[in-house]
Amino acid sequence: MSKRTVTDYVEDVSPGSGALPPRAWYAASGAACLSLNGSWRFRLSPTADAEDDSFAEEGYDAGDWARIAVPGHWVLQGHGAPIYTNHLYPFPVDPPRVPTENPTGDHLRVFDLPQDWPDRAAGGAVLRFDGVESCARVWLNGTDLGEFKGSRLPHEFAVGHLLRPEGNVLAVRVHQWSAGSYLEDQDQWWLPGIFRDVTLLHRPAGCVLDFFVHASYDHRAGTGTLRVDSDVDGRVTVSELGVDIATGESVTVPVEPWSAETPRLYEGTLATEGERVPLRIGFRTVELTDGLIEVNGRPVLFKGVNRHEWHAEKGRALDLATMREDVLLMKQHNINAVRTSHYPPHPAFLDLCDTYGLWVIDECDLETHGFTEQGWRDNPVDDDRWTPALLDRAARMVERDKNHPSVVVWSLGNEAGTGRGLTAMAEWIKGRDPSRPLHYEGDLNCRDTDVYSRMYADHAEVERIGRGLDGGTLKRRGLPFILCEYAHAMGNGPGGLADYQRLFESYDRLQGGFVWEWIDHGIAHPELGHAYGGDFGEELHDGNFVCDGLLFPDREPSPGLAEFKKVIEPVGITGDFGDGTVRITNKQDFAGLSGLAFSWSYEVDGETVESGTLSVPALAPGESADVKLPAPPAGAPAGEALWTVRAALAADSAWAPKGHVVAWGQVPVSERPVPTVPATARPVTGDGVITLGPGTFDARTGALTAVGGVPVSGPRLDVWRATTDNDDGAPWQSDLRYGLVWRKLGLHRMRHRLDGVETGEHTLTVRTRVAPAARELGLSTVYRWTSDGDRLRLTVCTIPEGDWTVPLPRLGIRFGLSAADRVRWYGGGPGEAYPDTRTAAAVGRWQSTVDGMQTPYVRPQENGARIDVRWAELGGLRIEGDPAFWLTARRWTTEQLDAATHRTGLAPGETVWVNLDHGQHGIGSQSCGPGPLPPYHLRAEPAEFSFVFSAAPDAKSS
Ligand code: IPT
Repeated sequence: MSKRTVTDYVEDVSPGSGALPPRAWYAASGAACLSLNGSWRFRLSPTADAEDDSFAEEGYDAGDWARIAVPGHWVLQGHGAPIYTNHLYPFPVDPPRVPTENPTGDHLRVFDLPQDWPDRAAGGAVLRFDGVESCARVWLNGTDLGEFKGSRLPHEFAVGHLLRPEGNVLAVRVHQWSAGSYLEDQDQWWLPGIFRDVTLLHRPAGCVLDFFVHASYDHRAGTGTLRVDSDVDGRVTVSELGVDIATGESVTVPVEPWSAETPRLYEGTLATEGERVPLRIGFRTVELTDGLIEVNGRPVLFKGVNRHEWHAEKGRALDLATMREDVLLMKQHNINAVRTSHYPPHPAFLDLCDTYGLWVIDECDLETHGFTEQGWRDNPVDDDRWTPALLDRAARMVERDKNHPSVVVWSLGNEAGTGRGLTAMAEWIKGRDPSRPLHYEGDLNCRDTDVYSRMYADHAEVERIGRGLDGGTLKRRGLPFILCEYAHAMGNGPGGLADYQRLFESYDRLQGGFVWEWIDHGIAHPELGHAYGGDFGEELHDGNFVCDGLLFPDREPSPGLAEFKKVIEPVGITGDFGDGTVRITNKQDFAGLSGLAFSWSYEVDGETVESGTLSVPALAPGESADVKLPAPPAGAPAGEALWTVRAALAADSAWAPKGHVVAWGQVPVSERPVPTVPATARPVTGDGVITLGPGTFDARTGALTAVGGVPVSGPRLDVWRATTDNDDGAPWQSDLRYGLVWRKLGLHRMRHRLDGVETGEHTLTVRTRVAPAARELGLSTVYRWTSDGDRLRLTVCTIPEGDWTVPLPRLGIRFGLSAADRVRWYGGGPGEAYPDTRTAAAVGRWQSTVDGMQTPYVRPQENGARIDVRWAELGGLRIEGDPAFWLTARRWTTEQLDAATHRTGLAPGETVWVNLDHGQHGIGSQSCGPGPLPPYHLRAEPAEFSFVFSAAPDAKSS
């Protein structure tokens, strides 16, 4: 072996050399295989050529090298640091050149073959890499096998002739930056390393090479047609179907089709002379019919998420258990589709999608978004020199994943502009696999695609598209529409999901969408909890834009996921006051309701009075029925009454146990009686205090200081919330970014001027004006206190003054309690809710703790409000609302919440701060999409609202 250090390949636009052609992936056949995952020797050097390649030679002593876990990223194992950028390349844009500073990780592993490894006469072997970022050169026993790029794609090398029973030396040099990096500008952390499995596979003589399972379904005849094309002739058997055919031959038999709702798989075998490969066959046909994507003859509605591979400690090195957890969580939250943004996932993930049932848009490992900074000039996808690399990527995806029934759409990639290279990919894919439609969002005219796809279009535009009034090319006008990204789930939100879903369900052309995105890419960090962009000293970064998922980085579901689950539930359960019926709608595309058990409960003031089962007629997909509810239980107490109807799994399923609730609805019966407090007590002034019933006030300021024995720091008007990522908005949004406008107006530093403290016969009135410095606008605010001797009623009356052109963040009162832990309330719950994220809030009795009411957004911001609270008890106080209110309680002030950059920066103080809000501004998803729709704006207008305070009945226990 020569000592020269060749690194030209790093900056070469070619996909690489030496690898075998791509082929279908399968978990395992009977052939021997050896996982090379585990602890490897590792050496990091600062440039591609700092070290020569002698480490690949036999006998090299790497005894003083570090150890590293493979699969893994070295930057997450103490060598160097991760970098987060959204679309900016973290290096000068001069394709295909990359920086001289190019962290390069040499990986070394010495292995023996297992005792029973077949000898050389019995066949060959391949060495497979399932994913290496971004460019690798490979040697086995001193022989240079070649090099490759395409980080999230498999690469195999023939190595049978090089293997020895013992002491095989596998050397892999991985460069962080390469020409391939220009094609991998996805919005995520840059994480170099061998991050997926490394496997040695025996390839017996006469083994299966590549094969393509074609399993279609004829919904008219109820039959499936199976044909397996194979590079090596053999036989295909499916014993359950009595099928035994030659490869290349087709057979048509009655079958049950595969769908995401009914993921029926048939086990089969492809047997060649040397190998038996297990097949997992799902019969289904995807077609574009009358401008709609139909599967098995029925249009489908995607209730999807964009899934990046993410684990807070391991980055993109995901184990099978984590992948399964993702799939189970998706199924448990009514999600039926995944876009594998923005690269093919670990191949085992697709097996899970086949098994549990998820529609998959499989997306190629391609994004060149950073070229937008130069008006897309020199974009690799429009430069023929790069086309071989693009075609290589397309082929590696399609060949690897083509046998998965779950994969129903191919996607060329994400945010790569337009160009001849993309067209070449599209043509190749359509030629190789005409059975699946093709997706690419960046192609506005849909020249190469079969679906009109957009990201973050607002509701009004989506509705126009639904009505077919959006114009566009003739081709586009005839295509179905999806939102490949919408509802940006960054921080508190996304708002407006229910409004999108209503549109999807109203217009056939709208075939649903994919929320951006599944999980926050926070990195576990000893001091910060979860780190985001900038926390590793990056010179260029995009902050917490990388934390925009429905799951927190530790996979805890966020309120956004609870909301999404409710909005996309497979059964509609609705009803109105009065007629004693509930409308049940089967919102699925394929399945009936037989797997579900329906139940009702009759609740008064949040307490269940009686419950029972509800019999619901069989409903085909799309059908509805009005189902009669029982007569309200005799002798039910007076109060606010409602029915709650639930649909739960009737038996254990593969993804959730019996009893798991998939859908619910509430039907009101009678309205809540509002609290009345006759104003009979008289205010008494003396010794610097005024008392009124149980209330004690500062006589000079009129501020409440105690209710009964419970000290409080004076409640007063509050309009500020720690702005959410969606309040602050993204710079490219055309809508006003209210978070910035509010701050500019000074709404975060309102001053309270005292205009008078007046006692009347039965009232204490405190007049104030609440306004920020430097502005003429303000809120004239009057607090009016009355009491019946036991309870204290506060009525707040506020009138905007001046030129209010913006909504308020919130409108309510804030006060401090010296101690509070347990919180009980009757109202919306169990989780947080805001005006446009409130669908999942069920009216009932809930309890939590002050700590439990916090939602752990990675970047602290307004959170945790409980909606429609009729009454709440905390810290020894009982608070009733007229009307119902929003409740938040936290151990820090809004100002502290606003200032913190990470959760670890929030230190619990002595006081529990409670907000009782009459209104909250909507949430929207302006961190990357539209702001809240106008009905969810909290307009500055005259308002009056009341709270009744008294000692909680069980004050001692709280
Ligand atoms: C869109 C990207 O496709 C996605 O990868 C992610 O960056 C998302 O935005 C925001 O989190 S691109 C959009 C900014 C036009």
